Amino acid sequence: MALFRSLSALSRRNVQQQKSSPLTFVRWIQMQTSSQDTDLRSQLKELIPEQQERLKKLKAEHGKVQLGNITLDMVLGGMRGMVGLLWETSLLDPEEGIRFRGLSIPECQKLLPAAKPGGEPLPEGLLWLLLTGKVPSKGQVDALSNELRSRATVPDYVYKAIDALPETAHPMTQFASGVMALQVQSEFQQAYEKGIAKSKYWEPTYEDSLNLIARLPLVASYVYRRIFKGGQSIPVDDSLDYGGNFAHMLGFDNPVMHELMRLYVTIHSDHEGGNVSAHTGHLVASALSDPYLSFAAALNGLAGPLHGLANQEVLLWIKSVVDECGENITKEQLKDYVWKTLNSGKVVPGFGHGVLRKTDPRYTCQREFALKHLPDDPLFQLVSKLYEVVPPVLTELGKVKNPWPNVDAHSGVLLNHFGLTEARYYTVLFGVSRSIGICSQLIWDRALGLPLERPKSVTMDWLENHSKKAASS
Ligand code: AMX
Repeated sequence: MALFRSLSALSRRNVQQQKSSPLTFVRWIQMQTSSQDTDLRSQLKELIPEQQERLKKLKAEHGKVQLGNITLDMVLGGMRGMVGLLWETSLLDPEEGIRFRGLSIPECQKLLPAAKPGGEPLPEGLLWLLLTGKVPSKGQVDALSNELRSRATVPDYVYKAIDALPETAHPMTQFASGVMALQVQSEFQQAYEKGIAKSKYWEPTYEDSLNLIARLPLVASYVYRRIFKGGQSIPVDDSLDYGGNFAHMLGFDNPVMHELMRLYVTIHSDHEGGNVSAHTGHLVASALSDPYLSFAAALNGLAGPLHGLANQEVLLWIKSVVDECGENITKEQLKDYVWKTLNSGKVVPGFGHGVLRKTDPRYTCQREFALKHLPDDPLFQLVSKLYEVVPPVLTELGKVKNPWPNVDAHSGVLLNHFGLTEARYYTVLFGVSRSIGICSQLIWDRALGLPLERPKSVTMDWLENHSKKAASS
């Protein structure tokens, strides 16, 4: 009944939006007509011809439409604001934040099936939504949970490949090495070697993607237990869903931690296509590298401190604040500490964004989770103080385009509260989640036959000459 009420509210909203955006309405009709077929692959098979036709028509009828002017600033400025990629699974609005197939995070929290009534969304439901554009029923999500469970087997050589590294190797290095070892089982690579029609590429890509998503929690928890818990692995609990079981294999059985993991994996999954990890995955896959190779490359981008590693940096930075000033730090002291960080040439981790210009809704939903489950946690209170102190300081700096907190400003204190205190591990959690977005889009890349990515680069000479010509004409 609650689902029906929220669907009706959403329907009303979409009918209003129909006036300004006919495409939103088309999407809505698709969502409402979701059938009860519980096989995700057969649902995709139905959807693909219609989307292939849509892309063909778009190219044929509007191929010459201009999408904006490229300036020299954009070329030298990391391609900010340059439209250059097709990414179907999500879209990022600078003011409003991410929408997964048209749904905001609060809408996903309302509409996607949960493990218990009113609970956090199950990541399997988000995977279904990203792949099909339709909100799944609980039955469909349960079927997908079962399917992922049945695919979750990892050959011994994967663990041996990880064991070949010193325990001191960064968790992301160990995790990415495990993903590379999983690649040995790629069905896409085998099919390609034998010869496969382009129209069928998406099928082994689908198999690899679902296998990869299913197996990552095993590899990731192995890395965690190896480095931090003396190598004692915890077996899969078949009664649990994807997020709950991942928390369990890491060693956390508090039901609130299971809820946190479901929320965490859902919100970190996808953030349109231009961010470093998603774009890397997409670029590498465009060479027809299989999902394992593409995703391992994406992980290496995620491991950078300006991207996914920021979640590690935030908790380490917060702990350094506490070490130096104590938990009951005043706002004035905190402000001094932020300036000290900036003056030493470092960034304030967890603040700023390449696209967002407001507080990240992924931050906001984590804040709401903290207010509900851990309002008195001293580190959460420190994070709340930072929300007041950091944006004015970054604004005063004068060059920061977005002074507001991003997803990474909050995740560490939640994990830390439930006992996952090892900050160096946090980016691995981000990586497990990101597989859901990157692989969903990769299946569509193959289904739509997207081409090799190959933008044009130029030299400074070229830019100088081009600018001179432009000035004299
Ligand atoms: N602290 C200090 N300086 C910052 C800053 C921050 N949080 N955010 C931006 N700036 C600086 C930039 O370093 C840049 O300085 P420069 O001109 O001297 O090189 C200037 O402000 C302008 O940068 P921008 O246009 O506002 O941001 P951007 O698009 O170039 O970079 C990002 C975006 C996220 C890399 C940047 O805001 C940053 O370094 N933030 C801290 C790290 C972080 O939290 N990363 C995680 C982002 C989310 C994610 O991917 N997981």
